[in-house]
Amino acid sequence: MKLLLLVATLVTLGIASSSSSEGFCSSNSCDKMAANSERTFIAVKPDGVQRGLVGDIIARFEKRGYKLVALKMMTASRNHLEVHYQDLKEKPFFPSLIEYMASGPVVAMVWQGLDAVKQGRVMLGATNPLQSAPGTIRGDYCIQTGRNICHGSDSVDSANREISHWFKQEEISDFESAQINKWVYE
Ligand code: DAT
Ligand code: MG
Repeated sequence: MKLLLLVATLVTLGIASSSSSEGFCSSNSCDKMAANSERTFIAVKPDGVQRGLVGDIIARFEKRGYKLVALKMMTASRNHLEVHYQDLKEKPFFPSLIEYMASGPVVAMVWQGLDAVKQGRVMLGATNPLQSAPGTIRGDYCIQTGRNICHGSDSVDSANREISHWFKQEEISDFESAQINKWVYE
């Protein structure tokens, strides 16, 4: 009887029925945790690095409440960039895009949080900086499409592909941020 009571209590609390690999949570809080764990790939391009804009771009994502879970500076090979931009290989600007992206170090990052992919794109602005609103990264810091200083994934699927293309699993820090959990999300 006591055992039955205990099981009933656990089920009511959503503990015994939890199937989360993250630990115990009710299905509602598991859904929230999953939504808050969306990841996007953001990179400061060679012109953004040369122009000293890395700190500002990082600060914008940090201040918004997104969590930085991976970061590295690297000069990407042409082959690496051709795979990254594989969907654009038929475009006339593809060779100059690869040359520009391979011309110096980029700062590659993974940012995590609610709606990270779509919001990352909104924060970047339009592909053509002349059409980017003031207040966006491209709208504030650049003028031409071919020097638009930063990259952001355009869908959750491309984010997943790009993150695994640029980072090994062990380079991503799946850490718990007490401040973000407590003060960014209700
Ligand atoms: P985004 O970077 O906004 O996702 P995209 O994926 O269409 O844009 O293109 C990738 C990059 O290629 C873009 O950031 C800059 C360059 N690019 C796109 N369209 C271009 C064009 N018409 N002329 C020159 N470069 C272009
Ligand atoms: Mg794109």
